[in-house]
Amino acid sequence: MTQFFRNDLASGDPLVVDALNAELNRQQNQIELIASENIVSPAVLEALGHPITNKTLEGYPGNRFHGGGEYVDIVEQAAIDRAKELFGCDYVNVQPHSGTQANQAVFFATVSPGDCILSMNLAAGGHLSHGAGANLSGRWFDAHHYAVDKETGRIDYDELESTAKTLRPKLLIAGGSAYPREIDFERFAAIARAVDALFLVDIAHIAGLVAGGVHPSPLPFADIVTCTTTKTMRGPRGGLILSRDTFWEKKLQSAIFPGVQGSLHTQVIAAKAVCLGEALAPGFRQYAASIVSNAKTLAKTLMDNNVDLVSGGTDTHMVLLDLSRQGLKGQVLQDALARVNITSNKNPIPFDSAKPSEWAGLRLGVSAATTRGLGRDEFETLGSIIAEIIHDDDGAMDRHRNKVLQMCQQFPVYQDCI
Ligand code: DSN
Repeated sequence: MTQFFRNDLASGDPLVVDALNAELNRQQNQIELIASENIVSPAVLEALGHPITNKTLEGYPGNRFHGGGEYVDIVEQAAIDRAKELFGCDYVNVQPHSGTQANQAVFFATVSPGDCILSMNLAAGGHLSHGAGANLSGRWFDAHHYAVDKETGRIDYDELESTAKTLRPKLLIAGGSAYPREIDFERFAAIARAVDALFLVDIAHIAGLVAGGVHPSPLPFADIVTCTTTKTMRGPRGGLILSRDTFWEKKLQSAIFPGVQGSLHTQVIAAKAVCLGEALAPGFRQYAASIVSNAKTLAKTLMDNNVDLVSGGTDTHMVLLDLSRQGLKGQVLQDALARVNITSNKNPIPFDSAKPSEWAGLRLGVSAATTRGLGRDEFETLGSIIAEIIHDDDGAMDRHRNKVLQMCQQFPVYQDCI
């Protein structure tokens, strides 16, 4: 064996190994409340670090452009079959490198440059890849956006219907990154039908809740559904495209390859298969239920402690804090929470400024901390700490940090297993 195969990270690349060790230490000693993050299993990590990463393949199982794909075929077919079973659908593509590329492929398959698309705006909780001005989708399509109701923070379906009837979009999009409430997919589908629009639902954030049976599924109502396997799905970085039937199969397959992607990320496909297998196992439904109950505990504790939430609560894994009454910026609170080892992200609230430094929102999600084992007591503690910091109790930062560190020790991450 040549020396090359003996080069491990610790001896060969101290810069990277030090940063990786520091990152692991960071994850172990902070409570992760970024709504798009989670903590994957050692089995998912193992798949991501497997030599299957060396294999280059284009095409689909049984129909590849390169030789030697027989074992990747097994893995990709397993991922497809598991996703079909999990979401109860007849079409799945597991190759998208991300949720954004899954959405790009849907655009490629269903609309043409210049066509009108209608999606939720960013401040209301939408996603960049749904036609935001700074994104390719916003440059290539005539993108229009709906907001939420100013009073309730929820989608106003009557208003949406009237906007759709005026614009008559070719594609109507539901879903996003920061909408904490259940979405009425049936009503959306009726609106899409009334204006002859195709209906795309992006469940990037809530896919694990749908899979776990604690959020209604869009699959019976949408033409096409996209999601990530990260976030509530607790898997590797990457996307999926799903559809209840095979009507769009041919166009979607060629939209991913060769439309917007080349060769597949074989190690990620393997990790997707593992994560989908984990989501089919009995414990996943309980995990999804715990996510929602923990998010509701966090929401209630914050509101009981005089913190405003967009829409007054949550039905999902996330809460969106509205800090405008306190005149506080999301960035300031994000930085203050980092000082007590809580990780979060600033976020716009509905009708917020376009400038990130001005945003008056902070988004919190409970999926990662729920994976760690935190429950009702811990989320009450975290909610109280966050509320105290908002109400300017700067003197207690050491006490808060110690409490968070104790929690981290009580609920360890990857201890003795990687
Ligand atoms: N869309 C970004 C988020 O929700 O944080 C990344 O997934």
